[in-house]
Amino acid sequence: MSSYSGSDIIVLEGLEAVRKRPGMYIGGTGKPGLHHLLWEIVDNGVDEAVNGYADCINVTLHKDGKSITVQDNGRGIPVDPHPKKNIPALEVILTTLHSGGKFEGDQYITSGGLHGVGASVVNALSVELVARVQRDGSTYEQRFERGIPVSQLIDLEKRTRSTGTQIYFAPDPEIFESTQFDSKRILEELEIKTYLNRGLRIIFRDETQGETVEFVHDGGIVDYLGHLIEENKTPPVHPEVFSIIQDTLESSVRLEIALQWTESTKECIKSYVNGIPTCDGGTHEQGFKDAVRTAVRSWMDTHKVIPRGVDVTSDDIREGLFGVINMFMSDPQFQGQTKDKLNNPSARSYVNSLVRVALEQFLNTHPSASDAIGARVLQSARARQASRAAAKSARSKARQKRRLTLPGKLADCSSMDPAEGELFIVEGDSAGGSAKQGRDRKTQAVLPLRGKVLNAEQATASKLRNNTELSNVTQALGCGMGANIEPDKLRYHKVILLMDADSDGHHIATLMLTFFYRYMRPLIDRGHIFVAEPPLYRLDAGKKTYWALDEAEKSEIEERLRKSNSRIKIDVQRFKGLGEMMPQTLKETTLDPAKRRLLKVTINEKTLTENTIAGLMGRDASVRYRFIMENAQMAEDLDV
Ligand code: 0RA
Repeated sequence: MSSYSGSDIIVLEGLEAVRKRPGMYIGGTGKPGLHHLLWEIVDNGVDEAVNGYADCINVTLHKDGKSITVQDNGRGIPVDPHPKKNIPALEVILTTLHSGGKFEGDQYITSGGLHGVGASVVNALSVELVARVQRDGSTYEQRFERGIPVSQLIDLEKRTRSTGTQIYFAPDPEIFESTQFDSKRILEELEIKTYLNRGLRIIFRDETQGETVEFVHDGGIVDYLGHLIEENKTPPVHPEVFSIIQDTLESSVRLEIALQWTESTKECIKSYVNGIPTCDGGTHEQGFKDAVRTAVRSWMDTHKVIPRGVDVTSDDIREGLFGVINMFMSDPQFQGQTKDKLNNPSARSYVNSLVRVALEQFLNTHPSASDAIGARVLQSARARQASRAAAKSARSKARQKRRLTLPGKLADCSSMDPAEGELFIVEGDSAGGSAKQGRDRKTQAVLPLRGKVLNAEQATASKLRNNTELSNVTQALGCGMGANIEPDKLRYHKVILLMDADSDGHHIATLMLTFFYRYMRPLIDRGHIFVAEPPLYRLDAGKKTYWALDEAEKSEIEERLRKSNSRIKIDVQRFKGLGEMMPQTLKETTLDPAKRRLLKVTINEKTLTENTIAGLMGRDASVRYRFIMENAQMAEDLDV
C-alpha cells in the first residue's frame, strides 16, 4: 500500500506507566488480562491479514504453558532507523506506548481498533520478548526484558524470500496473578478470529497437550452461524442462510451479516466491531433488529399471512433467530462499563437500510424460506398469546378458588397483594353496607360482624372455632390461628376494627382484641392490627365541616370557632352509630388513608400481663376497652 518510513511513527509515552498500572491497558492482571496480551499480538497479525498482506498466523503455546510464539506472514515490522532517534522502527514500536504505523487516522482499518499499538504494552508486561522479522530478504532479531532492549537489532544473516513477524513472549509473573495460559480459551478465541476474517488460516500448536489444530473458514461468518446453530442443537426452519457482505473501497465501513431462523425459542445474535465482541449490542445491533422486524413484517403483510386476532410483535419475529454481525469501521465509539456496546449513531441507520433492503429481497425471492419464516413467527406469536391466556385463566381460577373458601359476607378487595390490602371488620350490617359503598374496592375489604362474638378468655378452642363470627374473621385473614398460625399467609397487612364509639362497640372491639391477643398474637406483634377512629360528632359552621372524635374534641372545636367569631352558628350532629353515616362521609372520615385516623394496637408488656387480660375480661366492658386503648398507640399512617 504505502511507502512506509520510520518517520510515520508517532512517539508518545514511555512504558513505565504500563507496568505501574497494567489494569489501565489490559483491563486487569487476572486470566483475562493475561490472555489479552496474546490477543494484542495476534490482532497485529490479523490486521496484516485484514489489509491483505498476510493469510496465515501460527500460534504456539510452549510446553510450560507460560510463554507463546505468534508468527504471521505479513510485511514484517519495519526495521529501518527512526529519523529522530536513529534507532530501528521495530525498537520504537516495541518500546514506545501508542506507536505504530497504524496510528494515524483512517489509513488502516484495524482488527481491534487500537491494535498494532499494543505490542509495546505486551513487551512492558513480559519478562522476556524476542521479536524476529523477515523483511527485505533478511532476518532480524531483537530481545527485550520487561520492555527494555537487552540487545541491538541484529541481522541474523539468514537470507529469506518470505516476509513476516514472529514474536515470542513470556508474561511477567511479577505482574500477573498467574501466567498459566488456558488452551481451551485460546482455541475458541482463535477460531472466532478465523470466522470473522474469511480465509485467514490460524494454526494453533499446543505443546502442553502435544496437539495442533488448524482453523480456516472460507465461509466466514456464514460458517460461524452454522457452528452456533449446530452447537445449540436447534434445527433451522429454512435451509438457505441469508447473508450480505458490504465491502467497497469507497466506504470506510465494512459489514458482514448472516442470519437464519431456527426452532429454538431463544434469539442468538453475536455482534463484533473491528473483531471486538460487542456483547451488549449497540447501534449496529439495533439497526439490525429494526431491519429484521420491518422486512419480515412487510413480507407478512403483503402476503396476508397474519390471521385475524393474532398480533405479531418484534419479539415474535426474532424468536429462534440466529445472527452474526461483523462490522469494521474507522472510528468505533464504545460505551458502557465494560465498553461492550457500540455507540456510533450512524451505525444504526447504516446497518438498518442495508439489511432491510437485502432481507426484503431475500424474502421475495426465496418463497419456501419466507413461508417457513412466516410460519415460525406465527408459531411464536400464537404460543405467546396462548401462554398469556393460560396465565390469565390460572389467575382467575385462583381467584375463584379463593372466593369459595372465603366467608360469604366478606366483600373482598380486588388486589391480591397483602401488602396493600386492608380488611375492615365492621360492627353490624348497616355500617357494613356503608363501608362497602365507601371503600376503595381495589385495596379495601369489608367484613361485617352480626352475631355474638365469643369471649376468647372464657370459651374453649373448639367452641371458638364453631363461632360463626370468629371463624369468618379467621377465614378472611387466611393465616390460621392458635398453634397453627402462619402469619406470612395473612391476606391483609392492615386489619382494622371499625366499631361504634359506644359501649356495645367497645365491647365487641374488646372481644376481638382479646381473640387476636390469645389466638393471633403474632399479628399484633407484627403491627397488623389497628383500630379505626370514626367521628362521633359532625360540626357545620358556615361552609365548613369539622369532625370530632369525642366530647372533648367537640368542645375544643366549638371554642376555637367562637374565638374567631363569637356569633358563629354551629350546627352539631351526633352520630348514633356508624350505620347512620352516609357512605361518602364514612369514606372521608374513617376509610380514606389520606384523611382517617388509625390506632395501631401494640402490647405494653409492663402493664398488660397475662393476669390483667384475664382479670379484665371479668369486669365492665368500657373499662376494659379504655384500658386496651390506652395501650394502643397512634398509628403513623404511612399511606398518607
Ligand atoms: C508498522 C508498519 C507496518 C507494519 C507493521 C507495523 C506490522 C506490525 C506487526 C506486528 C505483528 N505483525 C506485524 N506486522 C506488521 C507497515 C510496514 C510496511 O509498510 O511495509
